[in-house]
This record gives sequence, structure tokens and C-alpha cells, in this order.
Amino acid sequence: MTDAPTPLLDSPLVRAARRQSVPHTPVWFMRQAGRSLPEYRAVREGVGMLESCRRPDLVTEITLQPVRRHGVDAAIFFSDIVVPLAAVGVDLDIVAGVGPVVAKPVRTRADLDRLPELTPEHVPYITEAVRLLVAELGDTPLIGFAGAPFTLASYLVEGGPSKNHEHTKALMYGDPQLWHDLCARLAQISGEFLRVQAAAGASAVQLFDSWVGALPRTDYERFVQPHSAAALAAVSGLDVPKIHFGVGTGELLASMGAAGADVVGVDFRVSLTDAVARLGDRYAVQGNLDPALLFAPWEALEAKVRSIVEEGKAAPGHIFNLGHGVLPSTDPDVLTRVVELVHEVSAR
Ligand code: 1CP
Repeated sequence: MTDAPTPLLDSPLVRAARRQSVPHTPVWFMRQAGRSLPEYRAVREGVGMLESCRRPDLVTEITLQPVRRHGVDAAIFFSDIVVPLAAVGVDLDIVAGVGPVVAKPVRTRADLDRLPELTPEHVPYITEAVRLLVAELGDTPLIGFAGAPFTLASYLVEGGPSKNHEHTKALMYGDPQLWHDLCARLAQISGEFLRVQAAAGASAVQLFDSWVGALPRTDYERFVQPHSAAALAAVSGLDVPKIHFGVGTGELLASMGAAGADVVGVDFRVSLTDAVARLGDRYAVQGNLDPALLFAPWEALEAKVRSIVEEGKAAPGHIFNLGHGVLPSTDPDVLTRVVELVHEVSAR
């Protein structure tokens, strides 16, 4: 595709991701769209999650809601990591209060053979929604996203959310060839989902490997990193910065960066200072306020936000975010106040 709008190279988000100087620290929140907002609950009334992801009008409205309300420095595309899997025909649903549930888990070669590659024709509604959004957003960059092969594999192999990922690890160790073939297919799906969003005008992409912190570094490098690298490489020609994030990944930060990220997401268990020490100067960092601290008294929260901004100033580039997603019962006014505070204390 050659008709992509120019990514917003001068936006604070893209500049920070490329380790360039910024007028203020850019800030957005993982799961900034969603149940913490009454206007989200209103438009989602009676519409299933997957259905809402296939409606460009709803995707546009929901993606814009937190931008209007909080004045964040980026929009995150409203979708879900399992949307491309549903698009290629996996029988799954996103169940309220549970998450993605797969009707028939993928555990054999025959199951993998029934999982096709993703093409743009599978997701016309994604291209349409990104184009609508980019036109509406003006100077605010849109972040496209996808789930990384390990996290997608976990949902497919377990059949739903999992604490211990036991079937996933059993497959990884029991049939390494099938594991690698499954992850290679998922890397194609994930990479193509990122590429479609970037080609339609997203200014940055984030690859979520939410649950990969369940692995030690040696297993990560052997079983996961090459596939995450392949997914990220799918957008390499498109001049969009690549953010890579997982939960509980303190031991994996450098290996996740080496998968091809420009920005490494840091959860709240590792300080930004320690993260930078582990990553060196080749990557910007994103994070890392504990989402639970949004419930703490303002004075305590303010002190924490200030210290994260200060630590971030010593990083090669810093995008302020939470260490994981906004919790559904968060007071949205607190999020708005955090955005104002980050902008105020980081203004250069
Ligand atoms: O009916 C509803 O409201 C469903 C709740 C919901 C929403 C609003 C789900 C189900 N997904 C989403 C949207 C979503 N999912 C977004 C866009 C919103 C935004 O960020 O502002 C994004 C980026 C995701 C990505 C996602 N989905 C991840 C990676 C991020 C993370 O939180 O680690 C993961 C792991 C999922 C799976 C998923 N989808 C939904 C839930 C509840 C879950 C997690 C289930 C589990 O615990 O395993």
C-alpha cells in the first residue's frame, strides 16, 4: 500500500519513541478506552465485544472517548488481541467478566492446519476504522496493536484465560516442532494485523505479550523471541515505532527489546531506572505506574507520578503509562489529573 497518511513524526509520542527531544513527556494509558468510562458503557449497551470491534463507527467513537476526556498524547485503537483470530475463522467469543474463550482449543497438527494466514480481506473493518480515526484525530497519533505469538498461543491452547499456562508449556516442551509451527503462523497473523493498521495510518504499534512473564529467559529466547521478532518485522518498512510490552517481564526486558522493539514496556514491578540499566541506551521505555495506585490518596499518587517522570528523564526516551491496564473501577477523573500532572512536571 502506498496511500498511507504520513505518521505524526513530530508528535511527542513518536519523538519519545525514537529517543528524540520532546516538549513534555507523552502519556497514554493501556485500556484507557473501556469500562472505567460511563460514555463507553453507554455506547456498548447491548452490543457484544466482538461485534463492536467490527463496527467502524463504534470503534471510532470508543477510541476517541479517552482522548477527548483525558487529553492523552495518543489514542489506542479499540479492538482486542483475539480479533484477528476470530477474523480467520477461530470459533471464539469474548465473554464479559472472563475474556476470550475458544470453543475448541488448538493442540494438534490438525488443529494448526485449520488456522489460515491473515490477509487484509479478512479485516476490511479494521482498515476502515483506522482511516476514519486518523482523519478525526488530527495531531494525536493512533497506536495500532496486536497480541504477540506467545500470548495468542496461550489463549488458543488453553482455550481461555489461564493462570499457569500448563497446556501451553506442555505443548512447547512436548512437541517443539508443532509449537514453533503454531507460533510462526501466529506471528504471520499478528504481524499482518499490525501492518494493516500501520498501512491505514496508525503512527505507532504495540505488540502485547501480556503473559510471557510466565517464562524464564532461556525459554523465552528459544521458544518465543524469534516469533515475536517476525511479528514486529512485518511493520519494519513502514516507519512506525514499535512498542513491546508484557507483564512480569523484568527478567526478559533486554530479550524483548532485542526482538526488534524501539520502546520496551515496563510493568510496575521494576523501576524505570533498573529497566534502563538492563536495556542500555538503544531503547525508549514506557511505563510504569501501578494501576492500583490510582486508588491511593492524591498526595501519595502525585509523589509517585513525579518520581516516575523524573526517572523517565534519565531514560533515552520515556512514554508515561501504567504498568498494566486501567482497572474497570478506576475513577476517570484521577486519570485526567495524572495526565495534567505529567504534562506540567515534564514541560521542558
Ligand atoms: O465487554 C467488554 O467490555 C470486554 C472487556 C474488554 C475490552 C474493553 C476486553 C476483553 N478487551 C477489551 C479491549 C482491549 N483489549 C483493548 C483496547 C482498549 C484500550 O486499551 O483502551 C486492548 C489494547 C486489548 C488488548 C488485550 N486483550 C490484551 C493485552 C493487554 C493486556 O491487558 O494485557 C489481552 C491480554 C486481552 C485479552 C482480553 N480481552 C478481554 C479481557 C478481559 C482480556 C484478558 C483476559 C485474561 O485475563 O486472560
